[in-house]
Amino acid sequence: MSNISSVDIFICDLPVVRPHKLSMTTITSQAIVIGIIKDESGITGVSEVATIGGASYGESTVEAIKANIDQYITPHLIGQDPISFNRIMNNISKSVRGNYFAKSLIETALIDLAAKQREFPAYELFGGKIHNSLPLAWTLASGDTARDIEEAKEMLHQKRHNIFKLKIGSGDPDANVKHVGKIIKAVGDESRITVDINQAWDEYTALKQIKALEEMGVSMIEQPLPAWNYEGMSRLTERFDVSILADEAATSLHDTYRIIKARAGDAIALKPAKHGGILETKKIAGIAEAAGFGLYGGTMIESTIGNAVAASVYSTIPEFKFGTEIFGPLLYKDKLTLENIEVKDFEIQISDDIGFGVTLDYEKLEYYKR
Ligand code: MUC
Ligand code: MG
Repeated sequence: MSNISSVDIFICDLPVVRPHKLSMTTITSQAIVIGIIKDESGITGVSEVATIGGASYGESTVEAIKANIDQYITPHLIGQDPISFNRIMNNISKSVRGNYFAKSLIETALIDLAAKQREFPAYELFGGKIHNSLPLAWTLASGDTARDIEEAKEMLHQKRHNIFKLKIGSGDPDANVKHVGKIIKAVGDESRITVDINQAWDEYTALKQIKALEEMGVSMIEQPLPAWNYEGMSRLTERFDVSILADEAATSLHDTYRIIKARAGDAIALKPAKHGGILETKKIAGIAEAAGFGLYGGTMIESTIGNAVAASVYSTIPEFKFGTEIFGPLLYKDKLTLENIEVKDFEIQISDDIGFGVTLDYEKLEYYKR
C-alpha cells in the first residue's frame, strides 16, 4: 500500500433549504471544511466537518480548523501509511492540544483512504457494522410554528421522520413551551418530540419549563443549561423523569467522564467532530454504555460526506436508545458528492460502499470553495 503524498484542506459555504433557527444563531448557509488526503498511487481519502454559526455555537471555526491543520497537523501525515491512523493520531495528540474538529477531519480522511486502498467499507476498520439502518430524527427549526407543523406533517406523510427535535431557547421561555405544545397537539400522536435548548436557560427557568414540557409528553430535553453547569444538569436529572441529554457539555472523553460521574444528564449526544474522531467517539460510547447512559447519534449538520462518517461509526455502536439525527444532507440545497443519503421507513440506510461510500464532486467543490 502506498503512503501519503499530499493533504489539502478547503473551506466551503453550502446553502440550506430554509433558515434553521437555534437559540444562538440562525443558519442560512453552513461553513464546512473538506479534507482530501492523497496517497502516492493517487487514491484519495475524503472527509468533512461542519460548524454552526461561526464561533457562536462552538470554539472551532472553519478558519481555525484549516489554519491549524495546515500548520501543525499536515507535517505529521506526509510519508505515513494511512492504515496506521491510530498511531498517527496518537502522535498528533502529543503536539496538538484540543482542536477536536481538526483531528476528526484528519482521522476520518485517513480512515477513508485506508479503506479505499483495501476496497472495503470504512466501518470494517472500527469493529464492523451492527445496524443496516438507524432511526432518523428531523429538526423543526424554521422559527415559525405553523411552518414547522406543515413540515412535520409532510415528513410523516413521506415516511421520512417520526422523531422531531424542536429548537427552542430563543426569546420568551413561556412562548417556547407554547410553541412545543402546539406541535405536540398537531403531530404528537404519530411522532416522538424532543427539544434542544442549546444552553439558553438558567436553572430557575429550566426548573419551571421542563416541568411543563414533561407534562406535555416531550421525551427528551437536550442541553437546557450552559455547558459548564454540570451541577445544575445533575440536579435537573435527579428531579425529572424525562431524559436529559448532554450535548455541548459532552465533548472530550475526559469531559464526558466527568458528566457521567456527576450524572449530569441521562444520555450523551455523540458527534465525531466534537470528540476528535471515530476512535474517541467509540471510547465515549463505551464509557456511556458502562455507566448505563443512553446514547443519541448527534450531528453538527454535516453535508453528505460528514454525515456518511457519522452513519458509518454509529452503525458499529450497539444501541442508540434515543435514535439518531443524522439528517444534515436533507437540509442542504446542494451536495459536494455524487451520492445522497437514503431514507426508508423513517430510517437512514447505512452504505456498504467502499470507504465512507461517498465520491467527491470536484466541480461542486470548485464552485462552493471560498
Ligand atoms: C445541536 O445542538 O444539536 C443538530 C441538529 C440541529 O438541528 O442542530 C444541531 C446542533
Ligand atoms: Mg444539541
